[in-house]
Amino acid sequence: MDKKIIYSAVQPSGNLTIGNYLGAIRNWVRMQDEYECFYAIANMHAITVKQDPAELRRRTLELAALYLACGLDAEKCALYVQSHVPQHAELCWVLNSVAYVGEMSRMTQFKDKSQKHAENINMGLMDYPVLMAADILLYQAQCVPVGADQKQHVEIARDLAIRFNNRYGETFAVPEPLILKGGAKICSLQEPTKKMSKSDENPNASIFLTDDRDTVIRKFKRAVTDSGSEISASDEKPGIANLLNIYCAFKGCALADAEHEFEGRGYGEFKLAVGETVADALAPVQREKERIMSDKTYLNDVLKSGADRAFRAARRTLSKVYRKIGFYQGE
Ligand code: AQP
Repeated sequence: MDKKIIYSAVQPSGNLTIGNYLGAIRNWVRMQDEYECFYAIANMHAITVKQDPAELRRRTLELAALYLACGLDAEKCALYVQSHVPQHAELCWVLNSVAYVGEMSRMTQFKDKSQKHAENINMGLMDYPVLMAADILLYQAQCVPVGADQKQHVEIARDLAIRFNNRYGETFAVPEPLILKGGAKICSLQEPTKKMSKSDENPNASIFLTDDRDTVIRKFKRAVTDSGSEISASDEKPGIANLLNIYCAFKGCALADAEHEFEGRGYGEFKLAVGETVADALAPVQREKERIMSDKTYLNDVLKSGADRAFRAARRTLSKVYRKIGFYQGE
């Protein structure tokens, strides 16, 4: 039987956080044996907010190294840079004629980012979900493993696939978001009702995969907690609940077990335990990333063969799309 196809990506818009890791990449690793996987570095999405060109280039390669260091296997899945496969932009253009301005202007991320980057509300920011739909539909992906924040965008990809299929005949697989419990929404250490983001201006709000042990422990020590002294994952204690969630995601234990483990212990001791657990988990990833970064030839080979594989699949879908919509492709 053919394997199910999955697509997912991360933007090289900052250093990877443990939110990106727990919400996305760790799940990708678990799925690579069972599914046919396309995992991109979404640099085309990243430029919808201002990026420093040299930094963007550096982060693209660093993200590729982190993908591998987190356990993705370039033999099993296609790891590539989005802009290396031109069909992403080409399909986006076609889908732009199927997507409505009204529905794009209602997207939560568009509204949030428009507020955050009020001086640069560009067309790309609004078109972000259409490009993401193109990413997914290009590979006929049935499944998109993402964190909870991206669910709305996968739903738009579904709507566009269904609308296109109704208008032009069966063309795209209709994708489903796959949001696994545990790491689906990791929150900021400074504002625990907000999600942790790699582009957060406050570096103490996020734990980056490249943070050294002392930094990780210091950031957890400074994490905003709630009044009271009980260590429980209740809605009234978003700070403690977030730390418990992070602890359990790395330890692989249930919330109730962690609550039991820390019963009667103080916040200080608890935060130190969370910091040490996370630092222990990140250390081997960091060592592996450094090793991979020192072999640029290998990294470039991985990205080249990933892009070749993605290109072949993407070309098939785009040619079908062009046929359906009536683009003359020669005799
Ligand atoms: N805090 C989070 N908890 C769980 N999952 C998360 N993801 C992001 N933050 C969290 C998941 O990571 C994947 C990649 O995200 P992205 O880079 O495409 O964009 P994003 O969702 O906008 O991530 P960031 O870190 O917040 O980036 P910036 O700051 O540039 O906007 C997605 O699967 C996402 O769900």
